[in-house]
Amino acid sequence: MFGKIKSIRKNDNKIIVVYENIEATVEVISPSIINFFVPLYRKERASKAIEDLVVEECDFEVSEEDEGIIITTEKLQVKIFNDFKVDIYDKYGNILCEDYREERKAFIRRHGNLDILKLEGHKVVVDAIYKVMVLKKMEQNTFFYGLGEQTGHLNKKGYQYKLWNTDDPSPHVECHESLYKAIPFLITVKDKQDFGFFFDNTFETHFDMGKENADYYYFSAVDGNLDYYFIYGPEVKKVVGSYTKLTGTNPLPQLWTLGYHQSKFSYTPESRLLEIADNFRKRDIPCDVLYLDIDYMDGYRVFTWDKKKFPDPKGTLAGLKERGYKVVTIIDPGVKKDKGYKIYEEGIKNSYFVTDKDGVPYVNTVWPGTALYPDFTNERVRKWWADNQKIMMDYGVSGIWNDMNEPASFNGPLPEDVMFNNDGLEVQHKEVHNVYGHYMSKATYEGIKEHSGKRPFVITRACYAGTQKYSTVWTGDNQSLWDHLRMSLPMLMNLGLCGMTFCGADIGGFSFDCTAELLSRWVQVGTFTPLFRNHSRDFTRDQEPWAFDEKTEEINRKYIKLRYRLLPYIYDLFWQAERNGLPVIRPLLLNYQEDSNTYEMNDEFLCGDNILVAPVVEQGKKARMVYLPEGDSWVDYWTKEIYKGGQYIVKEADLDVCPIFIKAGSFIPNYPQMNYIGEVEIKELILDIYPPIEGNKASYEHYQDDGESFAYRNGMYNLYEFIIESKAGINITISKKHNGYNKKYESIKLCINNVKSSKVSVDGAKINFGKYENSIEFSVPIKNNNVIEIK
Ligand code: MIG
Repeated sequence: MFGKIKSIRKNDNKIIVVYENIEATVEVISPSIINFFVPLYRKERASKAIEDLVVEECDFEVSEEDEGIIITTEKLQVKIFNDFKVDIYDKYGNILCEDYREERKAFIRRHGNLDILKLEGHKVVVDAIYKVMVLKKMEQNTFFYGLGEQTGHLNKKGYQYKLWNTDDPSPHVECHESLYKAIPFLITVKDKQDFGFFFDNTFETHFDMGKENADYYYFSAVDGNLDYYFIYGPEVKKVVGSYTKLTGTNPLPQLWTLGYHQSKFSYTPESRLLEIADNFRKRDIPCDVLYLDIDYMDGYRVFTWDKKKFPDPKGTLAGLKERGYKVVTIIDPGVKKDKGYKIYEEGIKNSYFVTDKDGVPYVNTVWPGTALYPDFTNERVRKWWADNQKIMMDYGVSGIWNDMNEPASFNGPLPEDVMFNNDGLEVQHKEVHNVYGHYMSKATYEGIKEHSGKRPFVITRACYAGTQKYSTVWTGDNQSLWDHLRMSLPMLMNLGLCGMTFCGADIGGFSFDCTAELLSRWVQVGTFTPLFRNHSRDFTRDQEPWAFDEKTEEINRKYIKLRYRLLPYIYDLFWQAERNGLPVIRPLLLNYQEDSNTYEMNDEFLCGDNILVAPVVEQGKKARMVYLPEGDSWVDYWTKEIYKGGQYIVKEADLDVCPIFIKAGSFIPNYPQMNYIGEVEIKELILDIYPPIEGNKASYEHYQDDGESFAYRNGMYNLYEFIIESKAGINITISKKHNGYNKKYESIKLCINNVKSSKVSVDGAKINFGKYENSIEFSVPIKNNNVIEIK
């Protein structure tokens, strides 16, 4: 297709390879990131995911050999041949990935027909021919991760996915090839040499990880440019860090968004919403956020209220706010076709809706009946939509939930040739389908930011790569099935690896009827997932924490309270994530890449660096095997027993016990008990401390700010550093690395586990302390530096 290499040109970091039939551009973005671009569709490399591409000034060499061109950076050797075949080596000459040179050869499907498979619910794509394609040789011992929220397991080897945002209400199982999100980012782990491919193409894309043929893997698209980034590690953390440098990180959210969220389709009328609010406080279960699903609207008209169900929304929300509740309302894209309805009239008047190929506004059916689709790919429309957020902010709404933005439609899919403005360069639906949710979230984010001045809380179902800059995501319509509890773990871990730091699944399950035991186990998982939201659909049985029996309620209370204690730890993770792009919920392999036992760990995860969670995800189980990764020692959170890593242990786990292990050498900051963020002023931080193994040192950074504004970006925050060393006793130092926020803690309470001690001194003076069976506790007033010695 490309032909032979005729010549090359260099232009800054770009190497332009002139082929007989077309020119390809290879750009050294950094020594570890290389972009490959061929204008198969359009001349420019225009990304929807990358907003500010930073090309690093770096040294690299280009040489022309007989067979091809070699580009050598500090980290990589990239060899480019005729027909734009590409092989990539590390700097020592070890092959990382090689183009597959033979013909594709798909496995044979014998007898029968695809329609029957489809009827059975299998969502199979058969070996199609794609216009854009990169085919790589499968090396032995290759593991694949990423691709967003795809169903199935953590490792994607042997599977194929079609990235085309789809609202599929059938029970999600591992044969689904498409869900709501398109994140064309694949991570490859092979012999501790890891790299990723970000295939920046917004058309329908496909990823096949050796399903079609075990000899190769590929990514492809039905149309568009060939435009992908090779991102070298060799650590997975580095791959994720570089990917989020390109596409952006999740900005620090408001603190309350990390509390507990209660949702239902739908809490109406007002009395039902208030009943829910009363119950949390009455039953001593913390909760910050209540959701209003589509039924709060007047006939599903977005930005309106049904005044029969909510006669005084402003008053209601103000009352709730006084009791610590923030209300999030759903806003769908579909605008009801309805003469006299303000949003519709404005949209029509200003040509804000997508049209058919003749320019006639396109209609389909969604919740409000006949409806039109705002064209979020048009900046003018985004501005209008952003301003509409003010309507909701003025009612006292604290966050916006964007649903149905695949976009979904009840009357058949949107045709390929529905027209979108695409910021002035008109395109068809097939080119921007996968970014519809992305741009809706962006508009929503910008509107909330402008009209509230606070860090926006947006939650979206559909997205593309880079949406993490604007929105939280959830995994859509799961069901109250044990299978879905199990599957939510790899789904969320892979979302996390794709920069979607703030993610969650509907706790308890959306469709079908939850059981007491399932909710008890699910809330345990939710405690450690970034978005902690219980949600379920209309007509299913109630699944609020108290909806079953006293025991289930007690378990919900126990874990929701644990989440509130852990809030400063989780907030610290989010603060780090804005800077380094690393996820909150992590597969073990992210931190323990040297330990290949972690590569396929589907049912355990890390919450940050310090907490390992091995939840029970099977009905009736009262014990489970837990793998503790090699390289660290681990402390059972409940019994404080210490285990060496690199072994499987059996942990007994009655229904109220979620197996949790803390890495030896950890500080876990805790808040005192509270019902909601802002209820109590936190004057004392509690530090739950797990000393390192004798002879070792550990440190931790703790972040503090006002929890809601953007002032932290101007330095209004405090940063504390804690260091601990176990060496003939324990030495701890507390210091401040940044002093910018005036509401400081007055003191810190240290709870040190697994020590027996007879003497504690702070800054040289002996102090009294509480002594328990296996731990000690004492408070110290904060100075600029505290030195604590424990003998
Ligand atoms: O067609 O708004 O995934 O969370 O409760 C269903 C009603 C529309 C789908 C969302 C779900 C939400 C529901 N919505």
